[in-house]
Amino acid sequence: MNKPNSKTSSMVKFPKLLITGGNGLVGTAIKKLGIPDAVFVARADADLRDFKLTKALFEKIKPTHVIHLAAHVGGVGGNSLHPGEYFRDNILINTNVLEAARLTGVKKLVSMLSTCIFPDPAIFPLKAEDLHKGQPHPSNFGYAYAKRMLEVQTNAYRKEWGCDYITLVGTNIYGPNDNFSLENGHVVSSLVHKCFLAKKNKTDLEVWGSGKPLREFVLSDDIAKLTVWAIESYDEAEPLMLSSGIETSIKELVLLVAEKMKFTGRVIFDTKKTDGQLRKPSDTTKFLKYLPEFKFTPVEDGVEKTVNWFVENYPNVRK
Ligand code: GFB
Repeated sequence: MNKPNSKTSSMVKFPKLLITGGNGLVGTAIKKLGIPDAVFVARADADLRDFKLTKALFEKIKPTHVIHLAAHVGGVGGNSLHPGEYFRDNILINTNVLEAARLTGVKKLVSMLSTCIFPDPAIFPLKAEDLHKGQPHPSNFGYAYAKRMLEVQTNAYRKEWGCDYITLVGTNIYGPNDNFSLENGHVVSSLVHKCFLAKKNKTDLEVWGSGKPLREFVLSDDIAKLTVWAIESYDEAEPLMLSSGIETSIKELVLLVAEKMKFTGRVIFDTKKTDGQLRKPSDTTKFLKYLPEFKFTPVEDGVEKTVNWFVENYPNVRK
């Protein structure tokens, strides 16, 4: 069985691999693997919310394999403010991509889910078979239900048409090339941006919530390797959770970001702002059966990499 590492992945060759969301957090990490002839499609190349444009894109590229990462995503802030937009856009994108793939004979397609779409409260650790057994957290129900329908559509296509389409479950993925928006970004990218500005302007670093919530932070480079491994080596109908199972509190994360940014100012926890889900730990049993030796990047190293990338590229970052 292929163990994913940068050498194997950069050697891997697909007749024609298409990556949607090609300019995003995981898409740019896959680009670094140097897969020959891979085609990266970004939002500017085709509005995947429009079926005609989506089908025309697939007919033009004729992919044999697809890594479907395109989505309207955001952190707890963006999700709380725009549940309608997040539901509508993601339902359209996912429905169109899977149908265009089926109609153009795509052999293997992998889509990305997230632990935030699971029921909350839930029995921990989160298991793939419990995905639909309860309401998602109110902070992101729009996005969560749209993504749950992606899992349903994937398995409905497998059942009716025998499509070898699979789903993977990411946790809180972070890294270079993320969306560093202060309002809509995920926590790592938003805090890196906030800490950079607090240091520059000599102001306090404002953190949302109590700092108590726990998250499983996974670096985009690790998810990139695992996604390429999965498209070659994972064929089960059940979503595969991709996590080390290691939880970090928001408070620990903030202190890490401040340390790597060399920020020595005051950190304020604004408890009027939402904590969102308190924790969402993944069940790693199946992952360890497939890849017992996979080494996830420690959050300290990943945060350092993200901070350094941000400082080197600011202001030319997505924000
Ligand atoms: O990444 P995040 O926004 O989303 O993490 P979720 C939110 C956690 O970080 C909450 C705290 O506990 C926030 O209180 N936090 C502290 C902050 N300061 C900040 C800040 O400046 N910005 C942000 N964004 N958070 C998301 C889902 O849930 O998980 C998405 O909403 C997606 O759909 C993502 O699936 C993986 O982890 O709460």
